[in-house]
Amino acid sequence: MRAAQVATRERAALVGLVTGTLRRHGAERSMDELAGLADAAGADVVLRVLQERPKPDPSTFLGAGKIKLLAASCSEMHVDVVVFDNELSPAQLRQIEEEVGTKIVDRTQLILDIFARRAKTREGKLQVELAQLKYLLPRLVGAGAALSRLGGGIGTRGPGETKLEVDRRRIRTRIHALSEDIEQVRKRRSQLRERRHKASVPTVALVGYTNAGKTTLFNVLTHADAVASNALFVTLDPLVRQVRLPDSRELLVSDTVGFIDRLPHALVAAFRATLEEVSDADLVLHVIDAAAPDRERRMDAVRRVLEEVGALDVPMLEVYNKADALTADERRRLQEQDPSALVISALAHEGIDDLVEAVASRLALDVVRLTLTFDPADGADRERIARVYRHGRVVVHEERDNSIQIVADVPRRLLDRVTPPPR
Ligand SMILES: Nc1nc2c(ncn2[C@@H]2O[C@H](COP(=O)(O)OP(=O)(O)OP(=O)(O)O)[C@@H](O)[C@H]2O)c(=O)[nH]1
Ligand SMILES: [Mg+2]
Repeated sequence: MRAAQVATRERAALVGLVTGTLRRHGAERSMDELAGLADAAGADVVLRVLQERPKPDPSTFLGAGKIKLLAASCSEMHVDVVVFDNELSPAQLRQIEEEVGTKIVDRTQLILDIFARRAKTREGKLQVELAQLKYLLPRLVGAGAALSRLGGGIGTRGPGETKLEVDRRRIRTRIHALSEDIEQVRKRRSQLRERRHKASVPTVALVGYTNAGKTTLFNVLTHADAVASNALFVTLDPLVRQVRLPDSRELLVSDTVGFIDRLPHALVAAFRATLEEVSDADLVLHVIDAAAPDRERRMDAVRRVLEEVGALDVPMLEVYNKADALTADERRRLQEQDPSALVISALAHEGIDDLVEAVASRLALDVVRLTLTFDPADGADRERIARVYRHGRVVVHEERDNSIQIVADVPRRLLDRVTPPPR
């Protein structure tokens, strides 16, 4: 039986640490976020435990006394699963499971579980399974109880129990096969992008922390109706749609998976095919939940993922969304902090025209004025003339006896598509 068929929600306990670097309110925020993740994975939080410790205990994460208390509270509160706000080592996981006597899941596994629930397309499913198996592999050594989790719920979704019980070699084989399938997907995506480049349509990628409002903005920009919801990681698979700018040029906008603080590395690596949509874009719109109390931390987390996928050198505009949820004071402070900030509300359709203007000029900024001479008898030249008209702004068009001279503003990235090769 597949775990996903279990309809009842699990009862979860959350465990976090207040360490030297992560102070109390930081830890509370992190626990709130963990509660959101638990909810997205189908669990109700019935208990929260925060311990102050300079660093985790190497074998049980929490101190020995705290672990005993945790075990007692868990049985009293009928807890089904204990979620740790950190990644646990395989040894810690086993030790804690033994001492507490319930299923133990760490933050990474929880996020993987949500991704497994949300993955709809073949590409998404492949990527999630790869990430799960990579997470699982080092945890297989000598693991007994941890692997035969037949109860269902968090940590058992995805590859499924039968696959969880196969040996490491079969998992390696599966990882290999998945990697090859994903490589095929990646090639196909890259071919599609290449075709778009050939057609010279610029692409704009929406990125941002999960729940920032990317899909809502995507829908507003593209007049589409993709699913937006107040839950974490609703979007997994990239969506690409066409948008017409006021100057009648076209561009493609893509919406994709959201980021989160400490996004498991295995996931980022597995989602490379998806995330290449971002690193290959002409412009990245970083959608920010302006009303989030820990806005800066989230922005940093997004920048770190962008760095990891090699997208830091793509031109970027920061878009402060959810302006409707700000007080007049907060709004003023934001404008003062960054006078050029784009402040919008995707929900209330505020500031969208300004945003589109900014995108258009950002994409147009990078134009070069060219004077081109073409031979009207040459087929390839006639095609180039058509491309200049399609993608540039023609300032002068002069027909002479056997040549055509055109002065036009052309986006720099398309220069090689419109200029004749040296004769
Ligand atoms: N108040 C307010 N809420 C907004 C705004 N834009 C989006 N939201 C809400 O924020 C929540 C998340 O929106 P989504 O568009 O699904 O966010 P996302 O960034 O695509 O999230 P994931 O795909 O889950 O990573 C939804 O409940 C939206 O209604 C806004 O401008 N103002
Ligand atoms: Mg979304």
